Amino acid sequence: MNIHKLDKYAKSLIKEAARRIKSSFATELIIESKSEANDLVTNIDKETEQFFIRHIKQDFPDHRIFGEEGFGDSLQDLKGFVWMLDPIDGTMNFIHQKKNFAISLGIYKDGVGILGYIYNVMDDDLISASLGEGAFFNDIRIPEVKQAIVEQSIIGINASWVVPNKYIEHEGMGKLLQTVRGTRSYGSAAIEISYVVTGKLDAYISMRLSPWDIAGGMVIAKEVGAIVTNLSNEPINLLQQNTFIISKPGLHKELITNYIRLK
Ligand code: 2AM
Ligand code: CA
Ligand code: CA
Ligand code: CA
Repeated sequence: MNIHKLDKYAKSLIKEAARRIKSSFATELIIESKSEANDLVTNIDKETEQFFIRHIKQDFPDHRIFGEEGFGDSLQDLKGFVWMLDPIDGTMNFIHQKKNFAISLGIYKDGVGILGYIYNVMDDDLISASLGEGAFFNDIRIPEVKQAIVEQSIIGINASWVVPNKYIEHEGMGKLLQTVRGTRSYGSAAIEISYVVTGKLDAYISMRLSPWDIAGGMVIAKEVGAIVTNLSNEPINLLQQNTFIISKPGLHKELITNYIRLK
């Protein structure tokens, strides 16, 4: 398998999928709830995932696809080529804001991330990375992330941290909110990850993310020196949901050691 060819192929699928998503604004969305009332999915999430799967299965029949909407394969292992796809990350933004949503894609070979993409559809910004060859913001090479100290950092978090939660210590989060320069919440994990790898955020922390939210971002993170772990400071398992932090390197250690602790 020629990785450069696969990269070009993946990028062309992403761009075509995005064109279709944008053209859907001219039609009426069909919106449904999944696990609860505010866990939304639309016909466009489903059609976009099916668009990728149709092409990948035709052109690479031995590749497997792990996608949020469930039209791909169910995985017990990461053997061979696996495409981890979130057709629309930030569905609520897609529906309500018509912006701040992304196509998130990671291509893994035998469990190793070889290609990663986060495409902010409405901004037309594609972040991409290829294992060992660096990461790019559109066509511009992304530099290594710089160091940051907690007092001067802006951290991506969402409001779920201010209500009781059975998994995570809250005392540490309160102290963190009093210490950081600021917080932001964009409503798309992939976009928050894209902001960390391009230096717009210093870290992003989430209580629960799925493999397709983060698989592409993890390939990109590695190329720019951003650190990704779960909140117990362990490697991410891409066959299950995980707690999640991506951060600049020194800051990652400080956040895990002094602020964020699992119960
Ligand atoms: P989605 O839009 O693809 O569902 C919103 O804060 C972020 O969390 C989005 O990236 C969103 O992805 C993700 N998200 C939404 N519901 C989730 C759930 N039940 N489990 C894990 N992640 C979720
Ligand atoms: Ca979803
Ligand atoms: Ca998602
Ligand atoms: Ca999604």
